[in-house]
Amino acid sequence: MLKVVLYYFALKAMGESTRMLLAYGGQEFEDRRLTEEQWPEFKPKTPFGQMPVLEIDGKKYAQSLAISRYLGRKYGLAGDTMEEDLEIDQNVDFLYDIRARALTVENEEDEEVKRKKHEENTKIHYPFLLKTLNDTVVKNNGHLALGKLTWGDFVFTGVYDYFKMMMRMPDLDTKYPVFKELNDKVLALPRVKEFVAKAPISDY
Ligand SMILES: N[C@@H](CCC(=O)N[C@@H](CS)C(=O)NCC(=O)O)C(=O)O
Repeated sequence: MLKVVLYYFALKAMGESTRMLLAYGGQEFEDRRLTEEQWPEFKPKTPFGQMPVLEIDGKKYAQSLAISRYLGRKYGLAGDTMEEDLEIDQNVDFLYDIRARALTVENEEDEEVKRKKHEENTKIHYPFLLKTLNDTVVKNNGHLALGKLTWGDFVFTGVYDYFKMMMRMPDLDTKYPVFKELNDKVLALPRVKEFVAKAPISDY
């Protein structure tokens, strides 16, 4: 059996898809949740100075999407053809475009500029991005891609609460009910459900 350790902060955000995929695959793993105080000492030991980091038999791997894609392939949650894989990647990358948009606000230090950027996102960018995401999920039978369960659904669910926080949209469930339905579908998978029930609680 592989010795697997996932290093991330005590958050769901970019680490939760990996945790849920490992649970789905029945892979035992050590779920190391580092504190802000522990991070500076660990940072230089990671491939790119960021987490999440997945360690497999002593070798460390970074980049949340690369890790989720790898686990998706491993556990039968990838496409059957290269074109199907392309479609999953395409839709997952679009999901991360929403994160990139929200980060323009998160990373802004000037409070007035921050307010303006959030206002612009809320008026112009989020409505387009979220409607497009909504239409994508509807077109895919309640999934992110291929009309069926893929690793992309795990990425979606992993970041869903984080997105609500970043976009300051606690009402996302009611505005776009298909998002909540997709989120709940992943959380209802028996091994995921079991893992989440035992995991430490974090809001996002
Ligand atoms: N592209 C990377 C981004 C990872 C990332 O932004 N990690 C943040 C936490 S969510 C981090 O490690 N921040 C601490 C730092 O950069 O020192 C991924 O998808 O894994």
